[in-house]
Amino acid sequence: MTKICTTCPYCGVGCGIKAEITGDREVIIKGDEEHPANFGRLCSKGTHLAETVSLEGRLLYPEIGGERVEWANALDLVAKRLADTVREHGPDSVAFYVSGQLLTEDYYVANKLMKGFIGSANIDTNSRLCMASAVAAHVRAFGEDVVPCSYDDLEAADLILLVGSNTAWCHPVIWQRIEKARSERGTKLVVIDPRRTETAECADLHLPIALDGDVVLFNALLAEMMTRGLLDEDYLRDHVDTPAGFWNRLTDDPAAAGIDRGLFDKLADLVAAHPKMVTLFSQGANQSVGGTDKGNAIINLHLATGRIGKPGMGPFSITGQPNAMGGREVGGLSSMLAAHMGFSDAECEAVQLYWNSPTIARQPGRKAVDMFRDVHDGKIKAIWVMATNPAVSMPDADYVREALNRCDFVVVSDVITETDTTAYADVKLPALAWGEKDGTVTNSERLISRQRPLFAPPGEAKADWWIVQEVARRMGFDDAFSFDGPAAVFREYAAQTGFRNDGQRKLDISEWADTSDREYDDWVPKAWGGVSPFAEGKFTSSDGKARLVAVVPPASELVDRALPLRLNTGRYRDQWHTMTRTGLSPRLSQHRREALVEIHPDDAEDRSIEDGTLARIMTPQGNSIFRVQLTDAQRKGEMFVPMHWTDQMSGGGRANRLPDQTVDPVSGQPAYKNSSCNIAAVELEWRAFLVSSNRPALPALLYWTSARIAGGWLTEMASEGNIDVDGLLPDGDRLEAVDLKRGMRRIAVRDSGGRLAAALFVTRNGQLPSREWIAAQLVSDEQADAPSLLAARPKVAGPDKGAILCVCFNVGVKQIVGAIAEQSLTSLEDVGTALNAGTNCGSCRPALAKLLAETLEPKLEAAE
Ligand SMILES: Nc1nc2c(c(=O)[nH]1)N[C@H]1C(S)=C(S)[C@@H](COP(=O)(O)OP(=O)(O)OC[C@H]3O[C@@H](n4cnc5c(=O)[nH]c(N)nc54)[C@H](O)[C@@H]3O)O[C@H]1N2
Ligand SMILES: Nc1nc2c(c(=O)[nH]1)N[C@H]1C(S)=C(S)[C@@H](COP(=O)(O)OP(=O)(O)OC[C@H]3O[C@@H](n4cnc5c(=O)[nH]c(N)nc54)[C@H](O)[C@@H]3O)O[C@H]1N2
Ligand code: SF4
Ligand SMILES: [Mo]
Repeated sequence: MTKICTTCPYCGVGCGIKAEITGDREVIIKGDEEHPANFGRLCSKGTHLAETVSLEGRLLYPEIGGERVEWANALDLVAKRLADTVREHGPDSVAFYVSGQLLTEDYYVANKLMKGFIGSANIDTNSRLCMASAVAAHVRAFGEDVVPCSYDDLEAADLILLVGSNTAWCHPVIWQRIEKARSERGTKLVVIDPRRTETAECADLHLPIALDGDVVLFNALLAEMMTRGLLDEDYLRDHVDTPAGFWNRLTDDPAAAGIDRGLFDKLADLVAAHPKMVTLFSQGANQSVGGTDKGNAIINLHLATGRIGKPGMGPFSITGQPNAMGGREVGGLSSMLAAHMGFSDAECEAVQLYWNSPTIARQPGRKAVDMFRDVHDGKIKAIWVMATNPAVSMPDADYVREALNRCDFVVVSDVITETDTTAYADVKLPALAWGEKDGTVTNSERLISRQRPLFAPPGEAKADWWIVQEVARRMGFDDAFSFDGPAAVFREYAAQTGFRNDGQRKLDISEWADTSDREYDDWVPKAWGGVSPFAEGKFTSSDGKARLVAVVPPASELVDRALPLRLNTGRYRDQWHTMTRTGLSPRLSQHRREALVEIHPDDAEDRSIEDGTLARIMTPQGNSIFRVQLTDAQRKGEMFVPMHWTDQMSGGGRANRLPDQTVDPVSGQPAYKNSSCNIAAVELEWRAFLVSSNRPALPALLYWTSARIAGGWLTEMASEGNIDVDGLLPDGDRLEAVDLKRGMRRIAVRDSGGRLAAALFVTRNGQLPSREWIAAQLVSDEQADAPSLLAARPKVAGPDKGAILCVCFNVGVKQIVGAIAEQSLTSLEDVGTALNAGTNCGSCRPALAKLLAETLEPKLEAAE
């Protein structure tokens, strides 16, 4: 069997994978034990990749206006429309909106075409929504966008602060490495997050900070370190430039961050006692109106205490997407030119000379939110979207939809036919997906790894770099776009990082510029900048010093009485972004089948909202309906919803109808995590669920959401008026019962072989039965009898597993609680031995630990 080393397509941890091809688009996925990012570990998403490589829903042929066309026709049209638009309206009338899910080679070619040959810097990436604040903070502090740490630092640290990072869910293999450090060297863990996430549950200390309280908190922490005499005066003198008045402007009261003195002192004691400290930060820091300032507040603390550039120390911004870092390197952000160069005359000249290009962008282009404003206002007349789904993921997404709707010419390169964004495309271009594409990605620790093809290209799908190159050639730029493969692109990029560099920029991989095709194929992961780019205390500024940046907390908004609550948004453990891939996996869909709004019980009670019902969140931009989950893990006055659900998966809970277009003034990154809003119960006349082997065609409903289950779909619905039962159900042998006592109608449809094809349960005011057993009948080997199907439970009740917690071994909460009691289990290891739960990918270990503690607690209390 062929085993191929490649890299996971999901998060920026960048785990190495060993893939064994077992058949036509069949693969066994294992962690690559030699890969330095993960040493064999994988999380639930990486582990279940094999379930997502089918060709279901794939875009396999180019389309113009929804009709299949030849590649040549599609490419000719794109090239002509771009060229015509530039000729008539100038270079800034066109734009590319690209993605951290492109490979470095794709990014490089797209950036070269836009900035060097079209002559505009209107290419921006979804990393603007993701990392832009960290990039800006790095540039302000270090003079260059360089991440000072490596994952090894996590294992060498005595204290790890997580700021706005739900690491256990979003960077699970980093989490596993943190767990290792904790068990092996007793590393202390602090989580700074308004919510008590699973990550926070596991911490030594959780600070439930008020939304956007981070600058206040880190300023106070720095002031406290100064008071305690813990600043590193030598480091400050030799390596850091401190602006006048910096120290006087620090305020030392954490109360404005919602943190009381006692808790703050605990944090300060930990920080004081552990010089080997890493501060890991992600979206709770970046996605804020003060995101860049948060990054600098964190970096200030590290610089001033000399906790940077040494093993086990440093401010560590972790990347979200698999190649967010690669995009930052080549110039995927409109605010950078290429290879970490900006827009000074010398840099523009260097880039133009290197590319031998007819023109060069001389100033930054539009950042994502402004880019779509220009599209909306008709200033940008043609946009090409690659590998991102802005109709879902941009803030105020309905405005973005309107912009796409108005735009004269929209091209979308994607791997999926029907996405919320391809719905607006004039031209759809089929790209190679993970498992087919070939190139490099850079992870959070600057490690460059290969993604390698596992399968032959399906249909007529093509590599993203090839598609851009073909358009460039048709625009008349043959000479500069004659790459014969990704290795050739890599060589040109690698050489560019060394061009007119002279050690000015840390990003210099020109030593790899003569990598042969063969060496590129055999590439083993290598990090640019080494393990610790600032080990010598030399930064990328003219005087070689880093800078402290004076930062003040963002001014608090006046509270609108109609919108007194704050909305926070983010991610679920087992879904990826807009669900185009993870939404295909029944296992990954088990963890959360619906989008929930998490709300504090007091806020819910004030509004007569009950647990498990549906409620509508309202902002000036729009409204969305979510299933309610009451939880005291949420601060009072704040709510949380996931970003993932799209029009393809739900008619209710689309998060990005809600936030406005507020961005960080320095980085342009949207403030997704703190929107004014309110919430109200929704009046519904009926509720239903449908289990079906085929995806149902749904009428307009107030609320619906469909989730993948083994053998089919589970659809939850609720609305007003009457339900059109016949429209929802397939033909077949129909069983039906009306249960007046429970106010419920139950219908099951069996196919000609007697197997369940669909089951529908509708109620006006009763309780719907549990979904688990009836859903399992779609793939059951035994044919259930009619009464069981209509009752949605077997005649003889089998053990009820409860909600599935471990998706790898399909182990449920009730099973675990039962085993803990019956077999006197006391540790995660015991649970693993008894039930296998938590022993494969480990993503459920934080949840298991919590369940174990909750189950054991009453026992322990009784024993006391
Ligand atoms: N499962 C999964 N993993 C992923 C992804 C995914 O879609 N699914 N996406 C990847 C990508 S692209 C990214 S960018 C990363 C994101 O990874 P994370 O940043 O960990 O994810 P989020 O859930 O967006 O936000 C993290 C936390 O920030 C908290 N937060 C909100 N506001 C504040 C604040 O003002 N201060 C502080 N201190 N905290 C705050 C939220 O409550 C939330 O728990 O995940 C990557 N990994
Ligand atoms: N409310 C809220 N919104 C958010 C966030 C949040 O925390 N809260 N987080 C933001 C962040 S950090 C991010 S990174 C974004 C992510 O948001 P998006 O980038 O919009 O999300 P994805 O679902 O990853 O979209 C990727 C698209 O590219 C396609 N695709 C996959 N692989 C390829 C490929 O190789 N080539 C091509 N051409 N297409 C491909 C997929 O089918 C999919 O349509 O969302 C942002 N939006
Ligand atoms: S942590 Fe999980 S999602 Fe992220 S790269 Fe590793 S296996 Fe993939
Ligand atoms: Mo991201």
